[in-house]
Amino acid sequence: MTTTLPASAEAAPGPLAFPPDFRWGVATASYQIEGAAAEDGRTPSIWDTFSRVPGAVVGGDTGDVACDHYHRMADDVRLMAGLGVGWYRFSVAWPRVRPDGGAPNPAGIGFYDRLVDELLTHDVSPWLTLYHWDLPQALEDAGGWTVRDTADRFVEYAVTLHEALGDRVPVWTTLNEPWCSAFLGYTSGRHAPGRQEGAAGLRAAHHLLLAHGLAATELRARGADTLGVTLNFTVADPADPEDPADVDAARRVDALHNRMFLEPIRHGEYPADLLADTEHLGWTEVVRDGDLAAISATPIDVLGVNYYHGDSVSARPAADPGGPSPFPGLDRLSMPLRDLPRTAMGWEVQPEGLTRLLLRLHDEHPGLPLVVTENGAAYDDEVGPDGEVDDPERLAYLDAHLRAVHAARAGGADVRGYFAWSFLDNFEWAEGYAKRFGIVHVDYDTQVRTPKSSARWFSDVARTGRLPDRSQ
Ligand code: IFM
Repeated sequence: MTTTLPASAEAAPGPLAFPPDFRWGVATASYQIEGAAAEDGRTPSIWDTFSRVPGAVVGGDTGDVACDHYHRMADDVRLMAGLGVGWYRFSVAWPRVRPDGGAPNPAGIGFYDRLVDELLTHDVSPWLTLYHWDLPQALEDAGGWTVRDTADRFVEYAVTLHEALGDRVPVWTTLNEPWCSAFLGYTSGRHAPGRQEGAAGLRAAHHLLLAHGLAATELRARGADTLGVTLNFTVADPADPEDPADVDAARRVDALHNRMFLEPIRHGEYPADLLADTEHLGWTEVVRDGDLAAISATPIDVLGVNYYHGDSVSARPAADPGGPSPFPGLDRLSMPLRDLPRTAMGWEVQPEGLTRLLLRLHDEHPGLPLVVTENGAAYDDEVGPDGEVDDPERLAYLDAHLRAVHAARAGGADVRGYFAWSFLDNFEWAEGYAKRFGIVHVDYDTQVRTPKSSARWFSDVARTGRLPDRSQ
């Protein structure tokens, strides 16, 4: 298979143009859209279990039906292709492909086989993520990501899928946002499996990184030539840059959020400050000789960057922390809101943070191609009397962040693509269906899809490769 991420060609003339080979895409994840939770041999994932815990998910929502994409896949691909995007980033449900983490399941694999063919028929390139949080519950019952065996099971799963789809899928991402899997899953308990132990989150992070490294090496040996990982980064700024305590808290957030994941993958070592900060939690006994070499053995070809907002970090504890901190060992912390607009998630809209992040990644990891694999916003969309969904705030969010990507490229950052999160409204984890991130609206009663005004706008941008001039 030929390399799929050539260096971007020179930008076409024009102030807000992207190069012709810039990759425009939309993204989703298996549990958030597929539904069909018990069909064709699929067994429960940790999210099937967690979403049934009273109070875990807003409204008691589950992914049992979600967007029913499992049954509507061909129509969804046609809709996506109609938007003119060249790429689709999706994830695969491990419990469909190897139910309970056990033997391969041809029926489950068959769904992704058909999806990939359907995409290729419509000239949309598949960008596959192996793990976007739906761990088979049976593996969680055996210890989940806190135990090493899960990393070995992940390699088996990756190989099964590569044997089935390796001839047609050009880009393979091992993990989506391991920070969330580890620290929301095992430290704050806000996500599945809902455990609340500082050290468990750190152990989980190590085994996720090990899973990445072992799978990347195995897939490379089997011919995968574009391999990557997707990390969710923050831009951690001290609330008061003159206050040494805030500066230190921001450093610790940066270590746990950003550097803990990228440094081992790129350089085979955990940041020294992170090790010192977390030593008292006694998690490093899970790090065996050779693990860090295994994590970094196969260099990634592309770094997926997910960005939604940065954080202002204060060392002062929050008046109402709203649950355990997702930062192991860092409980005395707050993230005071700044004077910025906010999305329906309450997240600050901070596009300049994306420019800074991309420039920093480029400076610290020269030669590593970057792709924004997720960016987008939830707003309280409403279907108008004419049946249309007008979402000017989301459109403005996407526009501002694409300008931020453009600025980073102009500053030298090697950014080769952008995926809007998300193609469809979907199951937003602990927020259930109450938060809508889609550029396409989903009516969950009828499953009718309605492209929002942001979808039409994004479609124009993807087709022309340029942002509209705001002065016109
Ligand atoms: O919906 C999620 C996605 O699954 C992972 N990244 C962030 C998105 C918005 O919260």
